[in-house]
Amino acid sequence: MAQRQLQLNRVAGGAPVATSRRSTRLVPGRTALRVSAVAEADKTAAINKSGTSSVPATTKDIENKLRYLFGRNEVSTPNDAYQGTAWSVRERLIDAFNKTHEHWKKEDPKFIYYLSAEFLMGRSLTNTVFNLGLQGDYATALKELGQKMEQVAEAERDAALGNGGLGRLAACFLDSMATLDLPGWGYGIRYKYGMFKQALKDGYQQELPDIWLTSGNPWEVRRDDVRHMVGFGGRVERRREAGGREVAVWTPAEQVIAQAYDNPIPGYSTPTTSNLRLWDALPLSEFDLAAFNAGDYDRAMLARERAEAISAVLYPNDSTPEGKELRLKQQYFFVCASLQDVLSRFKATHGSARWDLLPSKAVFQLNDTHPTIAVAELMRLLVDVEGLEWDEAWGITTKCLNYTNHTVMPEALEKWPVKVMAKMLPRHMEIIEVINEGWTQWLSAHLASELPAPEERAKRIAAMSIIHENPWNKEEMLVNMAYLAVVGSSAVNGVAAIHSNIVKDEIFNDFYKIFPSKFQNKTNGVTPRRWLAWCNPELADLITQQLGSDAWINDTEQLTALRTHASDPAFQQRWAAVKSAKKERLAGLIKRVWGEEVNTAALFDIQIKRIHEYKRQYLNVLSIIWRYKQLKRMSPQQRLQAVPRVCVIGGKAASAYDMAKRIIRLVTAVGSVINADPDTRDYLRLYFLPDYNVSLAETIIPAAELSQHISTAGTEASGTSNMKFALNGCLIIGTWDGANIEIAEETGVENVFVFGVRAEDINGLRKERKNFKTDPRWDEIMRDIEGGMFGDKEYFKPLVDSVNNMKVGNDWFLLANDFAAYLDAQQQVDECYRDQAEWLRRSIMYTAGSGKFSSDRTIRQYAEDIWHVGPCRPPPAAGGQQ
Ligand code: 26W
Repeated sequence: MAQRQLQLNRVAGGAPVATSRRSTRLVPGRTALRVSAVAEADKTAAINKSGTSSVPATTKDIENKLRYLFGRNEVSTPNDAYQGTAWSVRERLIDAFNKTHEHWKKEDPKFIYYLSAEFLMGRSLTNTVFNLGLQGDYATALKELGQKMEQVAEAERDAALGNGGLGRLAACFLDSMATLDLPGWGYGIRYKYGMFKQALKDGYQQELPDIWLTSGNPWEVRRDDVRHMVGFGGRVERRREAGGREVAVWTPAEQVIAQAYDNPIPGYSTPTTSNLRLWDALPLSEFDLAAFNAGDYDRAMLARERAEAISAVLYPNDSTPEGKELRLKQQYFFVCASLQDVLSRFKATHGSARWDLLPSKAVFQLNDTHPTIAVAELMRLLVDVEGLEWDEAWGITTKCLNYTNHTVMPEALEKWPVKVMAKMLPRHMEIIEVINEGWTQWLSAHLASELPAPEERAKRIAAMSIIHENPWNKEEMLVNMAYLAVVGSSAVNGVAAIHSNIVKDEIFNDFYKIFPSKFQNKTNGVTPRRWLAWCNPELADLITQQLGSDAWINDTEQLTALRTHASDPAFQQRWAAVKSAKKERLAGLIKRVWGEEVNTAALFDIQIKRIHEYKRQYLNVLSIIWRYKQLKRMSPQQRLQAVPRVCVIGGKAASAYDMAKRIIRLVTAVGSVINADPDTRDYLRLYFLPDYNVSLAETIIPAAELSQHISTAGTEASGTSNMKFALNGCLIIGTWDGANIEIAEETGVENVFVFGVRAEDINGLRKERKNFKTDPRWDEIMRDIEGGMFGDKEYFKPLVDSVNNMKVGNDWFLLANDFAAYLDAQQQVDECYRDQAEWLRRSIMYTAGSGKFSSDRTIRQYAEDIWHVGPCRPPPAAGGQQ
């Protein structure tokens, strides 16, 4: 399909339909368009300048797109309707994008650049149509074409360019930056294959490639006018310039082209539409004809394959670095292209003699250590390419860069072998050595008073050195990317209060003691547009009606006003009705996947997140096995008193993470036994929902009543699904960890089912090996699994062994220790659920207390405390209501 080029001026062809950008006031209940889209749409469909409804033109436009882009003369399938609608909406999006960037070009504001190896965007149609306020037109137009917006939306593939929390946070941040009119772009990689698709084969995880681009991507614009060269390998020579200045000249052995793709990011209820620029790797010459003619076909294609491999696939690990060279190549590829892109735009406006101005015009956020090579790359561009003196360049670099840490897992902190870095990026390795030289010298001077004893000082300096020995193999030297990020940045932040304290007091304590002001906390947030207003319009509508306006969508603090209605029976009744409608929808999905009807009056208990031992899905399954065994022991009469539960677990395991895969198999094995058991299947079910992704989360979260966030305290940096669940009135059972703590503080700790050891007690317990609180119920379950109650006993043995107290270091994540307290908390859940008035009061209190967890609040704090960037709102669209 011919990709249509975006000229920065308006797009020709297909007369645009003048539609109004929506305002947030006046029409209560507009968010629920999806429910009563038809009735409402007509009323809210924009009236264009000539006073006639714009729906006919929109309908025409959808049909035209289908005809001229896809050669299809009628909208017969949801996918047709999706393609027609998407390519039609695309033009409105590009209009807004153009206006915004014309304005920003004129105003030349300070820009934020969010560098991230992952952007977990999910689907775009619904979010784009709603954020642009076009739902009236398109819902009505689609109705006229015999289509329902909801079905049409499901025809879109998720843009799954991320693993989990870190990637989705980046996506929520883009929505908030645009909605807050902040001049901010995301920069990342346009992976050809995103996060693998997960299937279940005989209950085991199977990974399938995510071929998401086959039918084109209406939400991106290929920018053939934006390409940068990226080099790898080769050698560095010293040359003396005319003025006698010695310069380093890097001659890469291999070069590829970074091709830009722009993905406009529409803000909500504002004219602002910002950008996510993703890079695709292309070969310099895509076909070596000479090699071909010499019959060496492989070599003819070699350059192309090597180049395309760089942006081919997302590494599916969300905690342990693969350590593969291609991973470093990916990181340098997008960082190099992005920095060249920013510097060339700066130079175009400010010339090449005012680099001192750069920090006042550009600020970069490093999304974890993955883009940290930016510290060395910015130095290379400023010193080697632009000719600045080292110290001036260093001043500019450290002012421009900021680093966010997302995990305390030691294995997740990237360290690249010096030899790998030196081979792939010889000049950068030199620069890192010079940075480290300067850093350790500065340290030595700075620590002289505190550590007069040279050996003491040497030990501390070695512990803080960016380049250090590999503790597991003394021959090997490593580049500690987290230390490079801390030394090379102005601000370092954690993503929840407890995590930021661990960052300061543990993983970077030595650095914190020297630069206390550098360390901040920025508690995560989620966009209330996608994660409430658009994925749960029924609840959003109820809230809007209760609050009298939908201004809460952009100002979630207004949700606190719901507290006064938390015990109002009428409001509770309507609240419950919305939840049960969503439960019906999830029950429909379980039926489609597992072919079984579930009892929608049961308590819907959900744990959805990446599978990881520290997130303790294993503990959840053990509690379900105990619940099952108790039900088995009950008489049929007694069972009638039990609180029925439908338990859902979902999440992907990194493809090389064996233990996580065994946990998935245990979930499916236990599920198939208890779901088939005639004694218990009316009171307890367990389903593993495969291929958990953004779109599945948008279906599950509104239907959830209890969500589980049961990581060992001190291991989950923040969590963000906990915030999405709370926003949708779903209660939490969880540990005192990550953002669970702040959610409890905001919604009322008495409303949260908290259990488990506290973070500060863990090290002690592990040391004294007192972390094994024995419990006869625990031992019984272990015997059941070992005994083959759920089959596959050999396959589950490592799981059982990993938590039994025979060996030191076992049960590292203290499942046995927290087991009894967890069962007690689950007991409290049952008790509470019996009292629906109390349960619904709490449910409303969760939503009411979720105001803080909007990513708008998070981004405002980053903008004020780290980026020092203000809003720059373009003028409203002509005839728009803005
Ligand atoms: C190098 C392999 C790798 C890939 C991704 C290591 C680590 C990561 C991410 C940092 C893992 C991640 O997604 N962390 C999650 O980030 C969320 C957003 O801040 C937090 O809410 C989660 O608690 C944290 O686990």
